[in-house]
Amino acid sequence: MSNLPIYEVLAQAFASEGVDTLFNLMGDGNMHWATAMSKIDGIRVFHARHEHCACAMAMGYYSATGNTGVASVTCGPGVTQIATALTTAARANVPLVVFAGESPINARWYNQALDQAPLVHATGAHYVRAHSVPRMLEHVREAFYVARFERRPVVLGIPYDLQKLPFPGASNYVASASFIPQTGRTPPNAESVAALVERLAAAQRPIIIAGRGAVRSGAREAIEALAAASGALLATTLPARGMFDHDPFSIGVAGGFAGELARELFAQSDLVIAVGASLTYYTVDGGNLFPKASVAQIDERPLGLKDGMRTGDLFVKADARAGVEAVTRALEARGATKAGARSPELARRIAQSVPDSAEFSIAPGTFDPREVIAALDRVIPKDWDMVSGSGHSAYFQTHVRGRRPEQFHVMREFGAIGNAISIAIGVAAAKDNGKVVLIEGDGSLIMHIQELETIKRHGLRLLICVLNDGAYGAEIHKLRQDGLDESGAIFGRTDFASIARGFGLKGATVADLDELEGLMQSYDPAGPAEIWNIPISDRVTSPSMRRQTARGHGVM
Ligand SMILES: Cc1ncc(C[n+]2csc(CCOP(=O)(O)OP(=O)(O)O)c2C)c(N)n1
Ligand SMILES: [Mg+2]
Repeated sequence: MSNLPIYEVLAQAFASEGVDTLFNLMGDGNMHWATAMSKIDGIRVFHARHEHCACAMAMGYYSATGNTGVASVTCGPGVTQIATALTTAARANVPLVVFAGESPINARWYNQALDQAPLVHATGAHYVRAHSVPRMLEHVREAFYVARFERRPVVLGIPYDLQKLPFPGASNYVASASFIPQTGRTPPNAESVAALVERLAAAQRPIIIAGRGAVRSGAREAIEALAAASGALLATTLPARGMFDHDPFSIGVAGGFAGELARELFAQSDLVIAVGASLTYYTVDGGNLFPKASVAQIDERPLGLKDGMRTGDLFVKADARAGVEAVTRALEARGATKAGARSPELARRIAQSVPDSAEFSIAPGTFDPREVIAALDRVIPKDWDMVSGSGHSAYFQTHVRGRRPEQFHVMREFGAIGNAISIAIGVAAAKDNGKVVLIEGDGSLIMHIQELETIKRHGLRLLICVLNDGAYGAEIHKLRQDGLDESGAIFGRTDFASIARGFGLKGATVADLDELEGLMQSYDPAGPAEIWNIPISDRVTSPSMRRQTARGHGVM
């Protein structure tokens, strides 16, 4: 009998899981445990102002560190608040453990009582009903095991009256990591490698698309070697963007956000090899990106059908790096390929290409978002972490160059706006170096503007650049296209510089893009967070939006 209250033992179990950072919002259901957490050496607790944001901060922390994110909310309304964050995490395969209170199990009636499990299950997250006092530590282990092994969010629901009981057993917690099978890299089978080599040897215009699985597996050099050996061009999914930016035959992101030249080259491709990329609807741009190509996939878990479409017809089931290395070895043993796309002329075109050359008239006092991103990309050092927001302007942010995918944070799979300020806080908390920039739309930023108070109170250091079109850009561009009244999506350009100052942070409104250089020079990574409010035109429609409206708003 440890005689410690269960909430203490639970906090120690979380520490044994290696948790060093908690994002929290207190209530009856979690405040004893959260306070116990804050007393443990080496654990930092950040207190957020909205539960959704606490969870999204934990997602940012995971994105920056690769470690399971941990957040905590109270029972009932604390849990209903996090539905969007959980769904976003589930879609983006983010391992997350959310310590949630449950209403007291022994109470006859409780105003905040709610059947939390079905709500959580609907988001795609796992729910652990921690109702057994003697098995309480097993519940914690299950939560961390599922989060890590299945890379998904898990909510650990513990009735808060149980949390205050004495723990009846010995608290000899064995952490989840020791239960996760360590199987090493999965090697490919020889027949599938041989089949891919034959196809690659015959292809004239192969393109390799690397995804998050390739980043995780450390497959960058191996993929570049295969591309060089086979004459293939290189591309990535959106989450892996930047992986090959230094390579003269890298054509950037695949999918709806692909640049003009990349689209042209994909249209001519006769073979696409997806490495550690699940070929989502976005990556293949609804099937429109490479209509002539046959598609092969190298993946630990190849999928034949994804987002309603056939992914490919040749599958190498393997760890990304191990699979690619085997294909390169077999290709080199076999001899030369036919691929003829790599030429000095193409390298020159790639180097000079712009993602989108369409022209728009820009109202005085506002900037072309494409030029804003190019200017920010010039002045913000390449070793900074960059968090990309959502909304229409997210397209423009994607086209920065020379930034590693491990330091470019984007979680847009569920398409929810409003998360990125919290994701950026999670990254800033993890990095703790002041070298974090969030680029976000005005509508998304204001959705959770209260978190500026969290930034101020915790002294979190980061830079926030607002692409301020004074509107829900995504909506006005579509309403305009459909000839409807757009006034419901127009708000006017919020004065974010004053808002920043009101929260005790620094703020500036950019009147000329040449000012960015000076602003960067005076930015102090050790100083308070800053917001740069950048007025952009609401007329520059992204190419992905232009195509989407032409196809009927993505319903086809
Ligand atoms: C939670 C949520 N609410 C509403 C939407 C619909 N929506 C998509 S983009 C967008 C506008 C976002 O505005 P802003 O952040 O200013 O970016 P912009 O499109 O103007 O670049 C809205 C409201 C959504 N995707 N998610
Ligand atoms: Mg906007």
